[in-house]
Amino acid sequence: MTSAEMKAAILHHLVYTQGKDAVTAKTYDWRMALSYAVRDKIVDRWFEATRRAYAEKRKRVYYLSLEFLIGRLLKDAIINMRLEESVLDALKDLGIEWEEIIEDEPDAALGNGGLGRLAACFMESQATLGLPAMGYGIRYENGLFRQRFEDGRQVEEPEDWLNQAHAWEFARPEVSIDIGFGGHVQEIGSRANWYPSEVLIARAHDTPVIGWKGRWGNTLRLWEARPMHGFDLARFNRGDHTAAAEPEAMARTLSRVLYPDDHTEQGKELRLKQEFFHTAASIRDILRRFESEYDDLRLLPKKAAIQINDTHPAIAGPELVRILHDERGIDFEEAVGIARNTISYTNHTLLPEALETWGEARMGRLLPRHMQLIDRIDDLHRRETGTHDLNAHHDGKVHMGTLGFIMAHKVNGVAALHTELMKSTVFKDLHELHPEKIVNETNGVTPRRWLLSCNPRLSSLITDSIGDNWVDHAEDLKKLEPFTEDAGWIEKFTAAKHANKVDLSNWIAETLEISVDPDSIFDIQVKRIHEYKRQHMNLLETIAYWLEIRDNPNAGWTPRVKIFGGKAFPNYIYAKEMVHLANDMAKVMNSDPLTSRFLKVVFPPNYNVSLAERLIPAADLSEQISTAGKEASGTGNMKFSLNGALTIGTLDGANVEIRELVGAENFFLFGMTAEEVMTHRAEAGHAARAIAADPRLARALETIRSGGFSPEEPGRYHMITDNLTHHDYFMVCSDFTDYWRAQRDVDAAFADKAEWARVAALNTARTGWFSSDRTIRGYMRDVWDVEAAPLVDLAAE
Ligand code: 26V
Repeated sequence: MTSAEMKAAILHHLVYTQGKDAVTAKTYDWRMALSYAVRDKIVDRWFEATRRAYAEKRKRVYYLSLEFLIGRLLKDAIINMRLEESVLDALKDLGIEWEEIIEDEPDAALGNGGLGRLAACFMESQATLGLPAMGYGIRYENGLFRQRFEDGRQVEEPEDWLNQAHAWEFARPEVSIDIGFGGHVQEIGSRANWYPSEVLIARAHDTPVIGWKGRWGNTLRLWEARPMHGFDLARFNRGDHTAAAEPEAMARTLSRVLYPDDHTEQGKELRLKQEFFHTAASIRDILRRFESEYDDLRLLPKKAAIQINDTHPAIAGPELVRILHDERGIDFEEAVGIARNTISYTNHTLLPEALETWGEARMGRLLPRHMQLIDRIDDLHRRETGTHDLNAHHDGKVHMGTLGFIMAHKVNGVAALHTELMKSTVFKDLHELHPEKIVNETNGVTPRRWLLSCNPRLSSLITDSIGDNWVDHAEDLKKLEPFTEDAGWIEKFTAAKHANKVDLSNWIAETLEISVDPDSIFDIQVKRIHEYKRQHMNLLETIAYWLEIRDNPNAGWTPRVKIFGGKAFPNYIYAKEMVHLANDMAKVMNSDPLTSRFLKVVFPPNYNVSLAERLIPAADLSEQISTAGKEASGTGNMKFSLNGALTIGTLDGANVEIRELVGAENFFLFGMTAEEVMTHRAEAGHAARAIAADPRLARALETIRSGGFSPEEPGRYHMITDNLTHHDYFMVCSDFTDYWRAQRDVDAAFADKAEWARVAALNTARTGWFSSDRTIRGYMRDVWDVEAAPLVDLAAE
């Protein structure tokens, strides 16, 4: 597409779709016009791919996920469609600022963190590989809350990404599916009729997901909840205005917010309803498509693979069995077999508090037939394996992980260590019964968004050096290795990183009014705020370093900028205290005349995908410091390495594999192993002993305890200091001394600029393996048994 054609297309949509002329158009109007112009190009490719998948009767992959953290779509679309040049030229011609347009798009934050972002990377990789696939999610009206700081405290505000028109979706009112809840069951022999007492409608909204170079496109289908009977005109006419709109409001609640507060009874109920709503609508849709092409349901596993992303859609097993058995009349055991061979389950955490269970009373009330089927599935599994325990339903609860395991033909972990821990801990007994079921598929990230798009300077250097094949064959980045020995090339690499750091420094100055020196170590920890991720260990080290500088301000310290980003779950008090502490520390330290040349603390609010894209390319040091055994994989760790940051980290999750690939000598390792954590935790008084043995740690803790960062309220952080002193389940104190040592190794290494840059470049060269293209190929081979379609040949078009 030429620039002139692009310009004409933008102007056309500005007038005829957006209904504005160039004189009155605002940034929003231009953004919408550009989005529609780009979307037109995508739609043709998307249809072509969809037509081929049908015509060639291909097996499809269905990715069921309650979360898709997709972020902004415009730039991604432009880059994958190779339209940057024509768009940039056209915008320049029209006098429109590119940055301003890109920044105007709200982030689609339909996810909490890693799990949702992984789903988004997977969608992009599937499209790039030409794998016929469809993502199913919920179209939350309000995605993840927006985070603001008020006196350093986190305040949550609703995120209203749908407030403006959403350029990328197509409403599909003709795809409307009835979803029932509650009611009663009438058993007829082995089968049953379910008469729900409440029915909602799931309405589809489709977003095209286009792969690299636009050579394949898939669909992300998001469900919106609608009332069965809309507005009650009779009631309205009787004067009962509020009641007339009630069904509508009730139904909308269901797709209103991501992960509602489940500390209340109503919150729990709503979450379970969301899970069933999402899963039942998706399963119906999958079967409708299947039955339009084939007439034998026994073929289902050959033509469809259903992946359940964590246990949130694990009710898919019983729901599929219910339809096959109750509605289609397939024998119960055969129905279970078909469902199992179709479904597979990914586990994303071993944290006990995050393993889902549902009380039998609630489940029985909301999904009476499913509750019966779960018991029959348990019963069948007992007969198959000759066991008498290991039920999904036990102790008054349905354990969704067990249900997921029993109803899947493959169960996967998301990094090598995590998968091994699944086998030896949470799923030990089930693994012994089904030793072939658990497989590992180490996570990955899409190099299109997480290198090409977010880091244009480094990407250009890479492409100038080895060509652009790396974009969809990231293992090609290996070809950069010889360049890392070339001083001239390393200078260019350093220049790219430095320019990224200058950009970030300017942004920090403008938005947060903090001045940082781009020659400092940019040390970044961005992720959800959680005890196991140990942001507070990083804070303690920051305090210890600050105190050391104060003791001796002229000792030639290595300047650091400590950057934090992340949201705390709204009712997770401890995590919120960690956020508050970081902000209180920033206030004190950034204005300390003795230390502020050497140390700054920066915590931009509202960490999201777009902020990640801004921060990661500017990082020198990536903080991956979770308690070993607790972080299933991590994916931020991969993004940092790929963008030429060095990692300081524990042997946890995918850090283990990152270290293997970049080389142990190029990784700042510290801390206990997962096994050591387990034995050490059993030794009473571990925290007190660690504190007694490390005066720096003791002093840092004491500084917090005595109100060093909250003089107006010295007791503010007692929750944190008491926990660390007396309990410290996540072993912050026991790992602190070694963490401090590793941080000083970082200082020493950073002093040799050329050597640091060489190792940073090696990180980029050696982490192409973490492309989500590789991950998806793994699922295709080990889990889905499916092949990609030949990519659309652009030359032939
Ligand atoms: C959920 C919850 C909910 C209740 C409060 C405590 C808690 C703690 C953790 C979680 C995590 C749920 C699953 C999840 O998001 N796992 C993440 O999945 C990523 C993609 O596989 C992976 O990289 C992260 O390591 C893993 O934490």
